[in-house]
Amino acid sequence: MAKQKKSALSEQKGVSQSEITNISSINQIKKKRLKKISNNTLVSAILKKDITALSKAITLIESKNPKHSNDAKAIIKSCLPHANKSIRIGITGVPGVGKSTFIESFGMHLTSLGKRVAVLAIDPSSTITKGSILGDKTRMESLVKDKNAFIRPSASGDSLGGVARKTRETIILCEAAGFDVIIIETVGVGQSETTVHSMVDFFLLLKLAGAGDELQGIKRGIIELADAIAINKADGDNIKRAKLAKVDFNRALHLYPEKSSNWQPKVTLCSALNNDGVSDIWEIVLSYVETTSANNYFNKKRQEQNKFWLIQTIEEQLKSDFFNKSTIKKALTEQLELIDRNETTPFAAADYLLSL
Ligand SMILES: Nc1nc2c(ncn2[C@@H]2O[C@H](COP(=O)(O)OP(=O)(O)OP(=O)(O)O)[C@@H](O)[C@H]2O)c(=O)[nH]1
Ligand SMILES: [Mg+2]
Repeated sequence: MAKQKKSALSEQKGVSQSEITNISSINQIKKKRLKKISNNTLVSAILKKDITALSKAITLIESKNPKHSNDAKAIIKSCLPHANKSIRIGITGVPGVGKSTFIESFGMHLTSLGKRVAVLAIDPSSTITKGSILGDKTRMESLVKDKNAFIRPSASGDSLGGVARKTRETIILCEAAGFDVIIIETVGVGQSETTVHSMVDFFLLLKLAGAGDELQGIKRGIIELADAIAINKADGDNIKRAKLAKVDFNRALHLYPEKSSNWQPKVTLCSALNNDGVSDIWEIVLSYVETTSANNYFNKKRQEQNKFWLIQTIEEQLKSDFFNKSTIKKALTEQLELIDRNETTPFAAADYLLSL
């Protein structure tokens, strides 16, 4: 018979848990946690600028639970009449250009002017890793503590479209909560810039002097989207190069046809780290708002964006409904195999799948 192994750790006889916890108070706490805050309560708290209520409502928007999304829809609907009043600014630039540092300086400048600022983010990497740019908060140390600022890391999701929709809805809630400026940050990769561009009034591109970054931007057409280009890190030894880059960008911008906004995009230098030139960028934003409000482009653009998002949302929904059907999943696998064996064409396969 095998010798039974004895643990090296000596075992004690089980000790029953002592009754130091008060069962009735535990139950009370549980009940309180379960008690659902009504949608109306949340909405009226949001309208009173209650940040906790705002965060709760955003969590409902981000939830995958269908019950939550019904609540979210109701809350958004009630908030809508109180939305639309902020200036929405999109900020993009390659990793390391200084977006977070800039938003910290810019945000602090705005709160010093008595503005309330919300910072949201669209982070395409979070759609893959399900992470968020929470870590960025460390670069926004003062802004995080400012009671007039609200920083919300990006929602995660399965697609950029899904994340974008959640951000669009979050903008409405932030506006209802009385934020004057909404900043939406995205890292300059993939389709995220065009997505952010389609939800903001003003699009700011952060750039670095040298490092071939200028050319890359020109090639990718992001410059065409920009209402202002700020060459960041224009400090120390970098100032001379930054000034040269400014000339280059100005020249590049003049190659593009005039925008229907009648706005000539501006190029400016800044040092987010030293808080230099940051207030000038706010002046540029104000001047943009003045010009485009006067010629009604500002409102027209928002209306166009709403129409764009209507179509976009339908497309997203139709696509996900289609691909999530179990019959389609099965038939798609079969059709893909037929394509592999050259026994059908992609078009015949698509016709067949769409007819199911
Ligand atoms: N010299 C100098 N350094 C800066 C400036 N702005 C940011 N930096 C530095 O550049 C580095 C990157 O800055 P971040 O603000 O994290 O850049 P980011 O664009 O948010 O980067 P990702 O979040 O990775 O996309 C940090 O070490 C900053 O301290 C600036 O104006 N001048
Ligand atoms: Mg960052």
